[in-house]
Amino acid sequence: MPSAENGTKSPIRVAITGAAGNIGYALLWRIASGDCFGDKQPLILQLLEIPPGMQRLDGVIMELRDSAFPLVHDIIGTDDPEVAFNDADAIFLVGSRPRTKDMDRADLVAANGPIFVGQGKAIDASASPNVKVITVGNPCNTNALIACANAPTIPNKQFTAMTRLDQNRAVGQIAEQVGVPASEVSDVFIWGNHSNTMYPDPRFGKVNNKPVTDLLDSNWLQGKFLDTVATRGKAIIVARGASSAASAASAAVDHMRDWWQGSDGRIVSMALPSEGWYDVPEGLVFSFPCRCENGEIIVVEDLAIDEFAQKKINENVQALIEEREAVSELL
Ligand code: NAX
Repeated sequence: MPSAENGTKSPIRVAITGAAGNIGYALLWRIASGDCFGDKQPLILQLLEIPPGMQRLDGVIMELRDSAFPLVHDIIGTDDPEVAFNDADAIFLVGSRPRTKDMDRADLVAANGPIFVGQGKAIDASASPNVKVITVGNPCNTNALIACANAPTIPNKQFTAMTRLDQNRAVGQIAEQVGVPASEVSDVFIWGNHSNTMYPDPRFGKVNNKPVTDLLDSNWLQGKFLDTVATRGKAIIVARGASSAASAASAAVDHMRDWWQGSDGRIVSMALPSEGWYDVPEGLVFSFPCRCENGEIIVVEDLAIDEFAQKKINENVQALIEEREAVSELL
């Protein structure tokens, strides 16, 4: 972590794509206030938009300056990925084309894949060699795979995709069902793809050190709980008339904060290129149970897998293999 000799930290460079979008608008204020990298860590914000978004980005930058955040040393707005990623220590890949009513998942993969080819190349050309990348733009697992494949000089394990929103949704459901604050629920995590095949795994979860499986009925855990978490994004669109934005930004902060500052022994969900863990094919960007220490992500490798979990893991492997095949010419 960059640090000046007089004990005060030197600024880190944090790049955010799609910075004038809905998630960007919520994310920037959380990062700028110190929630992600710590309240002593100065920041240079490097914000990327496409040309039609540059006017909105100008407005966002005006508001950021008007917030007079003590940690923010500079703000750069650009439509050039190499400028945005220049020497970046952390990158949030948020910008992409959102799914519209007429698009299925295959259309979304096809529409967004090329964006992540260009951004992967730009990361390779200009980011810090130690950069930590989180991909939020959907389909985020496969977009992370594409960016990673196009950045051959950056180690694979520095590319991740976000399943923390799904984890937080799962934690929220369990907390509500038991009747406790979310802070009392731990070690609930997500396997697989950020899509409705994902598996929110409650088997190792605890509420104040009591197993979740002792507190809640297994029919609820394998039925309504699973469906509610998997379809929550759609339910929010129906209720709010817009997709999740503040909760997505909050989850992105949680993901990067734990990676940067450590997860304090807790198990958290992160999608990253598989090294064959739990027999998930090498290279697939798959969400695993992880712990973070000293800036590294460590997959928790010794958890028992029962028949139901294996079935869900297999479904996710299959879905991600199909997505990978659909973008094979971009890898
Ligand atoms: P918005 O449409 O509000 O914002 C996206 C922004 O990205 C726009 O300002 C657009 O101009 C910009 N953009 C598009 N292409 C770009 C490119 N090539 N380079 C830089 N900027 C670009 O969408 P928003 O609600 O912010 O959502 C952003 C992405 O997050 C979407 O792909 C969405 O599907 C995804 N989500 C992912 C979640 C997750 O858990 N992984 C949950 C929330 C969200 O659905």
